[in-house]
Amino acid sequence: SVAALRYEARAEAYAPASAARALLATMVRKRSNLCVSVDVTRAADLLAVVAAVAPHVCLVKTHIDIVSDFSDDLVVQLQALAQQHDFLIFEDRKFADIGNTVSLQYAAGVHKIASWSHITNAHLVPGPGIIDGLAAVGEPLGRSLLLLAEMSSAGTLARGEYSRECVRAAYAHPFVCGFIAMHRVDDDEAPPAGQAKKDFLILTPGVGLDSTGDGRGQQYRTPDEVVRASGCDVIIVGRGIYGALLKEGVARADAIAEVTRQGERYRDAGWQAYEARLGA
Ligand code: 5BU
Repeated sequence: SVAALRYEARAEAYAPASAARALLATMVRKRSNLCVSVDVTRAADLLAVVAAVAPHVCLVKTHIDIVSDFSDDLVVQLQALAQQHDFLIFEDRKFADIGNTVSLQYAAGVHKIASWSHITNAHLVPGPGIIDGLAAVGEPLGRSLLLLAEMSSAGTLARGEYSRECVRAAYAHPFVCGFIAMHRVDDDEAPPAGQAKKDFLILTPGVGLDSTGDGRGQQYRTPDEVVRASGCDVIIVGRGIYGALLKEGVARADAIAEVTRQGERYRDAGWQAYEARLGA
């Protein structure tokens, strides 16, 4: 399993100009396998959270369609922060349509996701044409795609044979650099005949140190369970980091300071779990 290898040893498995390789290099440089998920609805809050945790993260995950006051300037400012603080951007778009439609959704519309998001993701429900549609837009730009092989939510239908089908599709399409999954799904499926085992990145949401769920189906595990015990590569943390900003009666400066503290805490926990995995 690639879980036994250091991140730096795995970078060469990816095309030199690909987002996946850039992500691994960033993780090594910053000693961080932490992706912050910033699910706030105001542009100013999004930028404030990102600025507060930027030194501690390798990746910033957005749901750009929840930002009520979205403008092109938000993207310009997010990109400036990415440059300044050395992180990549992952729009968690979860594409799920036919190839032709996802090409348009990825390239155009209000958000023009492909123009600024290094990594995005897709469901395999429509079949492999979705990968071709996204690759037509993203591959020339050096973008990378994750398939949603598993989800963190209770009762998810993405499991078993469906998850293994995602691994098979990933072997067939070099634009796919890995998976959203809860464990090393790529170890569950042998490579296609005549092909060597490939390196895939596993990015994992549903990570929290202080709670086990959100009452709406989300299920949390600790960084240690996710990275050391399950062999995943990147922890994705949302409310565990920016939660203070949602609390009534907390002064904004105090909330932002708490966001920084939590970012540091999850970065340390994620990296410790990775080192424990290597040492095992
Ligand atoms: P949280 O605040 O740490 O619970 O946020 C988790 C984020 O990850 C949120 O943006 C979800 O949309 C996203 N997510 C998830 O929670 N579970 C999944 O299986 C996938 C994405 Br895919």
